[in-house]
Amino acid sequence: MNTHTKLLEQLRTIVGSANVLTEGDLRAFEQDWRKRETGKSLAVVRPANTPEVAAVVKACAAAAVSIVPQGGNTGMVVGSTPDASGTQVVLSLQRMNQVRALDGANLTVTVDAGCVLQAIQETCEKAGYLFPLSMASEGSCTIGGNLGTNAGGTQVVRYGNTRELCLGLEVVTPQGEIWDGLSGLRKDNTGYDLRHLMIGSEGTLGVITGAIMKLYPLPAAQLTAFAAVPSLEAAVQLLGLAHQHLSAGLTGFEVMGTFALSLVTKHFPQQRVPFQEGDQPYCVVLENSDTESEVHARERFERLLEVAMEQGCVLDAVVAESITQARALWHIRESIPLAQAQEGLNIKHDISIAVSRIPEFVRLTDAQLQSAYPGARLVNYGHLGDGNLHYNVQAPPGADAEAFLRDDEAGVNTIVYDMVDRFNGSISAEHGVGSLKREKLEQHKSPVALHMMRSIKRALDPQNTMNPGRVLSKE
Ligand code: FAD
Ligand code: 2HG
Ligand code: ZN
Repeated sequence: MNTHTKLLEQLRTIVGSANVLTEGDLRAFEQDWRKRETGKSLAVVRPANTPEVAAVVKACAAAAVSIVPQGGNTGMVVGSTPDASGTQVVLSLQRMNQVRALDGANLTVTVDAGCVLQAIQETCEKAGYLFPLSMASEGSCTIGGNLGTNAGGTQVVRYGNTRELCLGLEVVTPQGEIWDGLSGLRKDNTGYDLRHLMIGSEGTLGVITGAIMKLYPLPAAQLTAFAAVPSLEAAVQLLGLAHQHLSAGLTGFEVMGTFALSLVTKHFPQQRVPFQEGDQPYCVVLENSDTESEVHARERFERLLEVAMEQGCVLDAVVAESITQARALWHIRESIPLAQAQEGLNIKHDISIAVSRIPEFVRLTDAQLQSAYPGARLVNYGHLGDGNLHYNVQAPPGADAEAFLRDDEAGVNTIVYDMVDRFNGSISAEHGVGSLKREKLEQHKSPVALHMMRSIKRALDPQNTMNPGRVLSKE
């Protein structure tokens, strides 16, 4: 019996035959969300609990078969799908989806890694607590994937990235050992912080099987406004005013270019974008969460918008009158990636720059791209409150998107990432590196940083069986 056949038998014994998928349509596990790559796995394995994950990892390590941890497979950088070799095991955490415990006094929730983000939010809300991590993929992405990528989302301006929300992890190491780090302590200075090493490691250092996450009290009121602004400079000015007027109440601040908004109304014509017909180049969606009352929240919000209009950084604004209206305004913003996907294959840049320098960055980069690739459509939007832009590029109208990517992606990326370097920014703010940005990482990270990263990888995964070729190249 060959090694792979023997391994498959062992895996069937560990998780049950029904949870070792080798046949049929496995695209949901083998193709990435952006449809950039389709791989072929040896099997998709779906364990039910942590000991099963450990046994699967041990069996794969003994057979020298590599593992690709997978949550909701919503990642943007081709990190959770297998390569084309047919020799990798996709380890799907989707069956591990229980909220294990909620501790109100400690303000923590303990969850299985395969819990869908929205399910965690809903469970916590029912118990009277806020779990603030939020993003458009929350109906499918898992907390394990959020931790694996150190995901950001739309509430980072107030609550931080996934990293800031995590108090502890349970991890299966590349050798199949279980590390229980679920203490839930807010203070623990006992040596290297392994939790922070695992967070953002994109499945290359181990499999996260459980996590203990921070909770917050539910706000008394949450109000959303949608504002038209005359420029990106004005959007940055509005952000400054929002920090001043709302302080910790500012829980969301997203910017959207007019072209990005026009893609939403083109592909989802039922959505209504306020002010879309105007001549403003950008709109902003902002959120104010208040611990006191809705009246207090509205007063502060209206005062902020009044001052912003007096100063000329807001042309027009609406404040949602109901939760339904607020959801509709957020839905516009959250639909942009879906509208872009409908428009066709595109080039994504998930970059961060100091907030104050974003207008200058965009002006210079827009000009260079437009002169090098006339007609290329710039889809610019994102988490301005965090200095994180999704500075994306869609093929010229009517052009073959596949050909545009094949012929021009490298050149477009060079222009954008060289400019990011000039501005001392990051080529991956929140999506991670995966395999799509691996070469770029190697070009843009210092040799000292790369050496330390490779040393950590070699020390923890000497056999290189944990998501090899992601983040760092196979050595
Ligand atoms: P997957 O895609 O399955 O995996 C992502 C990476 O994590 C892979 O490298 C994988 O190997 C690793 N991984 C998964 N589970 C584990 C585990 N248990 N242990 C170890 N490693 C693991 N991202 C943002 O940051 N902010 C956004 O606002 C945002 N919005 C999005 C909107 C849309 C419409 C879509 C499609 C995606 C969006 N994303 C966003 C990207 C994506 O949703 C996030 O990266 C998310 O964290 C991925 O979670 P997942 O469960 O789908 O992980
Ligand atoms: C978002 O903020 C996501 O909507 C996706 O991070 C960004 O598709 C993108 O470029
Ligand atoms: Zn984003």
